[in-house]
Amino acid sequence: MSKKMRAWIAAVIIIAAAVAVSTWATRPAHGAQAMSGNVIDGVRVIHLMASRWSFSPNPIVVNKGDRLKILANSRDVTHGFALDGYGIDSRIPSGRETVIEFTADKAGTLEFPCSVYCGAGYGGGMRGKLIVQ
Ligand SMILES: [Cu+2]
Repeated sequence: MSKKMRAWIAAVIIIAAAVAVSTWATRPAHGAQAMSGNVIDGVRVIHLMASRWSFSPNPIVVNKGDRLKILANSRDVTHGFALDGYGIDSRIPSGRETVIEFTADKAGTLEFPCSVYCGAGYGGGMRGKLIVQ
């Protein structure tokens, strides 16, 4: 084998190893979930759909410190979005987008119950989860 050939093989091995390491290093941490929404101009924009008797997406997963803009819509009747600890309680009427903005500055998992009576399934727990990681 020529010197040149050996150098080429070494280069290919080094590049393959670098790719493998960077792939491994950037993998999601064990148990981490995909982030919700898309970051636009530094704000994580999340489209939230409320309907009897659930929210979608659920859970909402964000990074601690993310500025959030939740664009909430209802598929049927008026629902609500209440988030303890952030002082948020917004109504989500159908036919009109409700904008909910806050900074997710507390790590952990919070529930956001529907805060408007919206029918028989309401008492069964129409609630979503916000995971701040
Ligand atoms: Cu509801």
